Amino acid sequence: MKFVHIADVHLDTPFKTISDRADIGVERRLEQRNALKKVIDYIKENNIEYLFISGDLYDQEYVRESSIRFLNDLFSEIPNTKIYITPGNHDPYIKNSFYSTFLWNSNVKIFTNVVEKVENDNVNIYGFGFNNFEMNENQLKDIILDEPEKINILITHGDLGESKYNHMNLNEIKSKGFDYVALGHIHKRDDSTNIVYPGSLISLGFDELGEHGMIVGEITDKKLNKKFIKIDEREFVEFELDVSNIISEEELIEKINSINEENKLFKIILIGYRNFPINIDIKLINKNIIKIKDNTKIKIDFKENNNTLKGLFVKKLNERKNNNLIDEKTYEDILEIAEQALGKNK
Ligand SMILES: [Mn+2]
Repeated sequence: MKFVHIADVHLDTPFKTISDRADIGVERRLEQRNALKKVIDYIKENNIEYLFISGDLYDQEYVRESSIRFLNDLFSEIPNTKIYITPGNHDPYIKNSFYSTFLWNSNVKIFTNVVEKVENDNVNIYGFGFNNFEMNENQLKDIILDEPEKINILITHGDLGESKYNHMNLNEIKSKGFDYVALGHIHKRDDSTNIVYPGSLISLGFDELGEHGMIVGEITDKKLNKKFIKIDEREFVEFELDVSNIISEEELIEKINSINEENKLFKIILIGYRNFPINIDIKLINKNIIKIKDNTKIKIDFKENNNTLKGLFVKKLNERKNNNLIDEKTYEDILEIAEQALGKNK
């Protein structure tokens, strides 16, 4: 049997915090839809019999019916593929969720928090998911594979570490004897064994670096063969830029804009000692640079001196800082403005 396993699509998530740009949300949501289309195209082209979706398919808080229709239309394009969905903590099976109110295509099976076994010819599929935004108990311990000679699959969403999100014990899962365990929840891929987190289908931000996509597997004579296929055409990358030798805003903008690799979305982290106040207008920056973080420090070459204006100023300022009347950040900001106003080395 052949299968595709995806998780953590988070359809309709707002992507609000990943960028300084206002339009990135819509752009990334278009890419989410594209990613789903690619998964369905792969299934069509390769006659895949099963699609496992291990939770957080959409964000309950934001998802619109139009997006559910879009999903369901895609599902109806692969009528010969059996689709199994286990709700996660972001798309729990609650009373008014689309899982319970929407009329899904007949090839779609949505699990609840009660463990269910679905029997196919030579494959038994066990699944359960969330019925609320947290889940502290599950019925994993009650699962016994009653037909161990068949291919046995578990699909669910949850944590292998201690948490409020369907905590499961890895050794307990291992002891059951499943041929494949399709998990979701952790957005970083872990496909080192047959207990697999595929990771989020597309990256949701700069805490999800690297490639994202789906797991494609085949089980023949109880032997598993699987591989990762990249689906997300973009990759989130963090890049540190030392500004210590950059002497003007124009030069800094040129440097930032020279970091320009197609299909990558950059967060530029400015480091080192700045020679001027940094306040870059994002409109002047290339489109694939979506966030700029300023971690630079100022050069403080001010010395206390009773004979110069600058020296007296610094003396007063240091007194205020030492008496905790101003914090470190304010101190640096004031010094930087003073340096602009009073000039360097005076
Ligand atoms: Mn998730």
